[in-house]
Amino acid sequence: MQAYQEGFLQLAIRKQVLRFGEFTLKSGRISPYFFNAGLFDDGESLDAVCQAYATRILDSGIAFDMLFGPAYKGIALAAGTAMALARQGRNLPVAFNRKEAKSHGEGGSLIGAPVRGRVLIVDDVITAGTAIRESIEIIRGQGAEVAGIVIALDRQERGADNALSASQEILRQYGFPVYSIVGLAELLDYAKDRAELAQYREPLQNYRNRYGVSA
Ligand code: OMP
Repeated sequence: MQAYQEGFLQLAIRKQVLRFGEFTLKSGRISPYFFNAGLFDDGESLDAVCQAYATRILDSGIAFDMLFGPAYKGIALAAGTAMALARQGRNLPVAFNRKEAKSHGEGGSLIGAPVRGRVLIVDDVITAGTAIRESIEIIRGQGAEVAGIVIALDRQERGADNALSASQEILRQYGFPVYSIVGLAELLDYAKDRAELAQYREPLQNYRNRYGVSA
Protein backbone atom coordinates (compact mmCIF):
# COMPACT_ATOMS: atom_id res chain seq x y z
CA MET A 1 0.00 0.00 0.00
CA GLN A 2 1.28 3.47 -0.84
CA ALA A 3 1.62 6.29 1.70
CA TYR A 4 -1.21 8.34 0.18
CA GLN A 5 -3.56 5.35 0.45
CA GLU A 6 -2.67 4.85 4.09
CA GLY A 7 -3.08 8.57 4.74
CA PHE A 8 -6.48 8.46 3.05
CA LEU A 9 -7.69 5.56 5.24
CA GLN A 10 -6.39 7.25 8.37
CA LEU A 11 -8.26 10.44 7.49
CA ALA A 12 -11.47 8.60 6.53
CA ILE A 13 -11.51 6.79 9.87
CA ARG A 14 -10.68 9.93 11.86
CA LYS A 15 -13.51 11.87 10.14
CA GLN A 16 -15.87 8.87 10.56
CA VAL A 17 -16.34 8.80 6.81
CA LEU A 18 -15.44 5.15 7.25
CA ARG A 19 -17.36 3.53 10.06
CA PHE A 20 -17.62 0.02 11.38
CA GLY A 21 -20.74 -1.68 12.74
CA GLU A 22 -23.82 -2.98 10.94
CA PHE A 23 -25.17 -1.11 7.93
CA THR A 24 -27.85 -1.97 5.39
CA LEU A 25 -26.73 -1.12 1.85
CA LYS A 26 -28.76 -0.06 -1.16
CA SER A 27 -28.44 -3.69 -2.27
CA GLY A 28 -29.97 -4.95 0.98
CA ARG A 29 -26.69 -6.54 2.05
CA ILE A 30 -25.74 -6.06 5.71
CA SER A 31 -22.24 -4.65 5.73
CA PRO A 32 -19.78 -4.39 8.64
CA TYR A 33 -18.54 -1.07 7.25
CA PHE A 34 -19.91 2.00 5.55
CA PHE A 35 -18.35 4.88 3.67
CA ASN A 36 -20.03 8.29 3.84
CA ALA A 37 -18.01 10.80 1.84
CA GLY A 38 -20.33 13.61 3.02
CA LEU A 39 -18.35 13.63 6.26
CA PHE A 40 -15.31 15.07 4.54
CA ASP A 41 -16.94 18.20 5.83
CA ASP A 42 -14.27 20.82 6.33
CA GLY A 43 -11.68 22.55 4.20
CA GLU A 44 -8.73 20.60 5.46
CA SER A 45 -10.22 17.12 5.00
CA LEU A 46 -11.74 17.98 1.62
CA ASP A 47 -8.40 19.32 0.49
CA ALA A 48 -6.62 16.16 1.66
CA VAL A 49 -9.09 13.77 0.06
CA CYS A 50 -9.10 15.66 -3.23
CA GLN A 51 -5.31 15.61 -3.21
CA ALA A 52 -5.54 11.80 -2.89
CA TYR A 53 -7.91 11.70 -5.90
CA ALA A 54 -5.46 13.84 -7.88
CA THR A 55 -2.58 11.55 -6.96
CA ARG A 56 -4.57 8.49 -8.03
CA ILE A 57 -5.51 10.15 -11.33
CA LEU A 58 -1.94 11.22 -12.13
CA ASP A 59 -0.62 7.76 -11.11
CA SER A 60 -3.07 6.07 -13.46
CA GLY A 61 -1.72 7.93 -16.49
CA ILE A 62 -5.25 8.12 -17.91
CA ALA A 63 -5.82 10.56 -20.80
CA PHE A 64 -8.82 12.85 -20.27
CA ASP A 65 -10.02 16.36 -21.07
CA MET A 66 -12.28 17.28 -18.18
CA LEU A 67 -13.82 16.18 -14.87
CA PHE A 68 -17.45 15.44 -14.10
CA GLY A 69 -18.88 15.20 -10.57
CA PRO A 70 -22.27 13.48 -10.23
CA ALA A 71 -24.77 15.12 -7.84
CA TYR A 72 -24.55 15.33 -4.97
CA LYS A 73 -21.39 13.98 -3.41
CA GLY A 74 -19.40 14.03 -6.63
CA ILE A 75 -19.87 17.80 -6.96
CA ALA A 76 -17.56 18.81 -4.11
CA LEU A 77 -15.16 15.98 -4.90
CA ALA A 78 -14.80 16.89 -8.58
CA ALA A 79 -14.41 20.61 -7.79
CA GLY A 80 -11.75 19.91 -5.17
CA THR A 81 -9.96 17.45 -7.42
CA ALA A 82 -9.92 20.00 -10.25
CA MET A 83 -8.26 22.47 -7.85
CA ALA A 84 -5.74 19.86 -6.70
CA LEU A 85 -4.88 18.99 -10.32
CA ALA A 86 -4.53 22.67 -11.22
CA ARG A 87 -2.00 23.09 -8.39
CA GLN A 88 0.00 20.37 -10.07
CA GLY A 89 -0.02 22.10 -13.42
CA ARG A 90 -3.10 20.42 -14.95
CA ASN A 91 -5.82 23.00 -15.15
CA LEU A 92 -8.87 21.27 -16.66
CA PRO A 93 -12.56 22.07 -17.05
CA VAL A 94 -15.05 20.68 -14.54
CA ALA A 95 -18.82 20.14 -14.72
CA PHE A 96 -21.54 18.59 -12.62
CA ASN A 97 -25.25 17.89 -12.78
CA ARG A 98 -28.38 18.79 -10.85
CA LYS A 99 -30.65 15.96 -9.81
CA GLU A 100 -33.67 17.99 -10.89
CA ALA A 101 -33.58 19.99 -14.11
CA LYS A 102 -34.08 23.75 -13.62
CA SER A 103 -36.82 25.23 -15.77
CA HIS A 104 -36.04 28.95 -15.23
CA GLY A 105 -32.94 31.11 -15.43
CA GLU A 106 -30.21 29.39 -17.40
CA GLY A 107 -32.24 26.12 -17.26
CA GLY A 108 -30.98 22.62 -17.86
CA SER A 109 -29.43 20.04 -15.59
CA LEU A 110 -25.71 20.63 -16.15
CA ILE A 111 -23.51 23.22 -14.49
CA GLY A 112 -19.99 24.30 -15.28
CA ALA A 113 -17.94 23.65 -18.38
CA PRO A 114 -19.56 22.16 -21.51
CA VAL A 115 -19.43 18.38 -21.27
CA ARG A 116 -17.32 17.29 -24.23
CA GLY A 117 -14.24 15.31 -25.14
CA ARG A 118 -12.95 12.58 -22.83
CA VAL A 119 -14.64 12.92 -19.47
CA LEU A 120 -13.32 11.51 -16.20
CA ILE A 121 -16.08 10.89 -13.64
CA VAL A 122 -15.17 11.64 -10.01
CA ASP A 123 -17.42 9.91 -7.48
CA ASP A 124 -17.32 8.54 -3.94
CA VAL A 125 -17.99 4.81 -3.78
CA ILE A 126 -19.04 1.93 -5.98
CA THR A 127 -21.02 -1.10 -4.86
CA ALA A 128 -23.28 -2.40 -7.63
CA GLY A 129 -22.45 0.43 -10.06
CA THR A 130 -26.01 1.77 -10.41
CA ALA A 131 -25.05 5.36 -9.54
CA ILE A 132 -22.07 5.31 -11.91
CA ARG A 133 -24.15 3.98 -14.80
CA GLU A 134 -26.48 6.96 -14.45
CA SER A 135 -23.50 9.31 -14.83
CA ILE A 136 -22.30 7.42 -17.89
CA GLU A 137 -25.70 7.97 -19.50
CA ILE A 138 -25.64 11.72 -18.72
CA ILE A 139 -22.20 12.14 -20.32
CA ARG A 140 -23.04 10.07 -23.37
CA GLY A 141 -26.28 12.01 -23.69
CA GLN A 142 -24.13 15.12 -24.26
CA GLY A 143 -22.27 13.39 -27.07
CA ALA A 144 -19.11 13.17 -24.95
CA GLU A 145 -17.03 10.11 -24.20
CA VAL A 146 -16.33 8.63 -20.75
CA ALA A 147 -12.57 8.23 -20.32
CA GLY A 148 -12.84 6.47 -16.98
CA ILE A 149 -14.03 6.75 -13.43
CA VAL A 150 -12.16 7.57 -10.27
CA ILE A 151 -13.65 6.85 -6.87
CA ALA A 152 -12.42 6.89 -3.29
CA LEU A 153 -13.54 3.39 -2.31
CA ASP A 154 -14.20 0.32 -4.39
CA ARG A 155 -16.18 -2.09 -2.23
CA GLN A 156 -15.15 -4.88 -4.66
CA GLU A 157 -18.41 -6.75 -4.30
CA ARG A 158 -19.84 -9.41 -6.57
CA GLY A 159 -23.16 -8.61 -8.20
CA ALA A 160 -26.27 -10.55 -7.13
CA ASP A 161 -26.07 -12.78 -10.20
CA ASN A 162 -22.60 -12.01 -11.42
CA ALA A 163 -19.14 -13.22 -10.45
CA LEU A 164 -17.58 -9.88 -11.39
CA SER A 165 -17.43 -6.72 -9.27
CA ALA A 166 -19.18 -3.60 -10.54
CA SER A 167 -15.79 -2.14 -11.59
CA GLN A 168 -14.86 -5.28 -13.49
CA GLU A 169 -18.29 -5.35 -15.11
CA ILE A 170 -17.97 -1.69 -16.21
CA LEU A 171 -14.58 -2.38 -17.75
CA ARG A 172 -15.98 -5.42 -19.57
CA GLN A 173 -19.16 -3.70 -20.73
CA TYR A 174 -17.86 -0.23 -21.64
CA GLY A 175 -14.12 -0.73 -21.98
CA PHE A 176 -13.02 2.00 -19.56
CA PRO A 177 -11.40 1.57 -16.15
CA VAL A 178 -12.59 2.39 -12.63
CA TYR A 179 -9.68 3.64 -10.52
CA SER A 180 -10.03 3.79 -6.76
CA ILE A 181 -7.89 5.35 -4.05
CA VAL A 182 -8.47 2.16 -2.04
CA GLY A 183 -10.54 -1.02 -2.23
CA LEU A 184 -11.79 -3.41 0.41
CA ALA A 185 -8.49 -5.26 -0.07
CA GLU A 186 -6.49 -2.21 1.14
CA LEU A 187 -8.89 -1.67 4.00
CA LEU A 188 -8.31 -5.25 5.16
CA ASP A 189 -4.61 -4.79 4.77
CA TYR A 190 -4.71 -1.59 6.81
CA ALA A 191 -6.81 -3.22 9.56
CA LYS A 192 -4.30 -6.08 9.86
CA ASP A 193 -1.67 -3.94 11.60
CA ARG A 194 -3.86 -1.77 13.78
CA ALA A 195 -4.87 -2.83 17.26
CA GLU A 196 -7.80 -0.36 17.36
CA LEU A 197 -9.32 -2.14 14.33
CA ALA A 198 -8.67 -5.69 15.59
CA GLN A 199 -12.33 -6.35 16.44
CA TYR A 200 -13.42 -5.50 12.87
CA ARG A 201 -10.97 -7.75 11.03
CA GLU A 202 -13.06 -10.90 11.22
CA PRO A 203 -16.39 -9.32 10.20
CA LEU A 204 -14.63 -7.56 7.31
CA GLN A 205 -12.96 -10.76 6.17
CA ASN A 206 -16.22 -12.72 6.48
CA TYR A 207 -18.01 -10.09 4.43
CA ARG A 208 -15.34 -10.23 1.76
CA ASN A 209 -15.50 -14.03 1.67
CA ARG A 210 -19.26 -13.89 1.24
CA TYR A 211 -19.68 -11.01 -1.23
CA GLY A 212 -16.24 -10.00 -2.43
CA VAL A 213 -14.19 -10.64 -5.53
CA SER A 214 -10.48 -11.24 -5.31
CA ALA A 215 -9.20 -8.47 -7.61
P1 OMP B 1 -24.04 1.59 -6.21
O1 OMP B 1 -24.97 2.53 -6.93
O2 OMP B 1 -24.68 0.26 -5.86
O3 OMP B 1 -22.69 1.42 -6.88
O4 OMP B 1 -23.75 2.17 -4.77
C1 OMP B 1 -23.23 3.45 -4.58
C2 OMP B 1 -24.16 4.18 -3.63
O5 OMP B 1 -24.39 3.37 -2.47
C3 OMP B 1 -23.62 5.43 -3.05
O6 OMP B 1 -23.85 6.53 -3.89
C4 OMP B 1 -24.41 5.50 -1.71
O7 OMP B 1 -25.72 5.93 -1.90
C5 OMP B 1 -24.45 4.10 -1.25
N1 OMP B 1 -23.35 3.58 -0.36
C6 OMP B 1 -22.44 4.43 0.28
O8 OMP B 1 -22.52 5.65 0.20
N2 OMP B 1 -21.41 3.89 1.01
C7 OMP B 1 -21.22 2.57 1.18
O9 OMP B 1 -20.27 2.15 1.87
C8 OMP B 1 -22.16 1.70 0.56
C9 OMP B 1 -23.24 2.20 -0.18
C10 OMP B 1 -24.26 1.27 -0.67
O10 OMP B 1 -25.44 1.41 -0.29
O11 OMP B 1 -23.87 0.29 -1.34
